[in-house]
Amino acid sequence: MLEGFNTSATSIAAHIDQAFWIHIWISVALFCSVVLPMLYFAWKYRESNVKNEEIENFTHHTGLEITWTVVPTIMLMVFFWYGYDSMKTARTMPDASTSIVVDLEGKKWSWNYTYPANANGYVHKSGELFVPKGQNVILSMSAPINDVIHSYYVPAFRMKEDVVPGRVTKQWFNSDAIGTYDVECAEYCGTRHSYMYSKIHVMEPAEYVAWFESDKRTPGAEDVVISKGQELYESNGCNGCHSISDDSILVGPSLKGITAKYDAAYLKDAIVNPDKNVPEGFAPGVMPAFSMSDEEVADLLDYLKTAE
Ligand code: HEC
Ligand SMILES: [Cu+2]
Repeated sequence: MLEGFNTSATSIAAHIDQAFWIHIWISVALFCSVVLPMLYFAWKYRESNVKNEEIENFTHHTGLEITWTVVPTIMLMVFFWYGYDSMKTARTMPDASTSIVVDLEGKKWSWNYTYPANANGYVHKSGELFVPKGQNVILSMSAPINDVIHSYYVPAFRMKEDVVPGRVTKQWFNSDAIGTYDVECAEYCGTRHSYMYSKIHVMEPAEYVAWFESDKRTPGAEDVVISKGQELYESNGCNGCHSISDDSILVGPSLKGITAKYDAAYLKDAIVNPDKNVPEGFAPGVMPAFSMSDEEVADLLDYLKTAE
């Protein structure tokens, strides 16, 4: 199950929640102060009560007019202050030199994180985010130029910001709660929008450093080193549109058993020039053309062969 607002896992979350509840309670008070008197007067001056009665008609009341101008103004200032204060906390980036800065690419329909090179020069790339607790993390987010707008949303962190093609947007957080948190796409982006998930793992700093300085794919998975082909398959978002483990149709056909069905030349064409041969039941123009070298295509096909 997705955790939502029942979890509060960052330093910003308390600010956002405070602003939220202040808005709710002021709105409730405002609602009552209008609707309750209205109901009361509707009852008090009901037709049977005031028939043929002379009613005093007055045109203005200075005291009342000042009150209904000043009180809402004060309420608005309170709204403004809490909104401004939490917005400022959320939008003021911490010092990048003391933070972990991770590049995040959001595209149809996956999230991909790229870390800075570690001491061995190894660059971690992953579909899930691993961070140590108690440290500032900056996400430098973007989408490919031919993609659409997405939104990186972490309910437990009270974080949401658009990810826009050709533009860099940023978010930061500092989580003190060890655990795994859900990430969703909150901007409708097409067929598999509702599957555009990721996770953030907040872990002990020592565990994080041990993983970061290694070339292991994920913390804890000791011997799994990702093949080049798998990396290409995931970082290019093939997994968002093609199943390889079974026959299910996502956006494109399942690629299970595809390397036995076609020769390498056909498959290379299918990747770099997808509109040339379109299998029955599918439309051209959906799969983007990928510019890949022969070597990369070979790595990809090796992976497709072994993944079956
Ligand atoms: C946006 C969704 C999408 C993405 C991303 C995508 N594909 Fe496709 N793919 C399709 C669709 C739709 C078809 C069928 C229509 C066509 O051939 O253009 C297809 C067709 C194919 C075919 C031909 C299948 C056949 O039976 O003829 C292959 C092979 C393939 N894709 C491989 C890949 C690989 C490898 C990647 C990643 C580098 C990838 N696709 C990324 C949607 C996608
Ligand atoms: Cu999206």
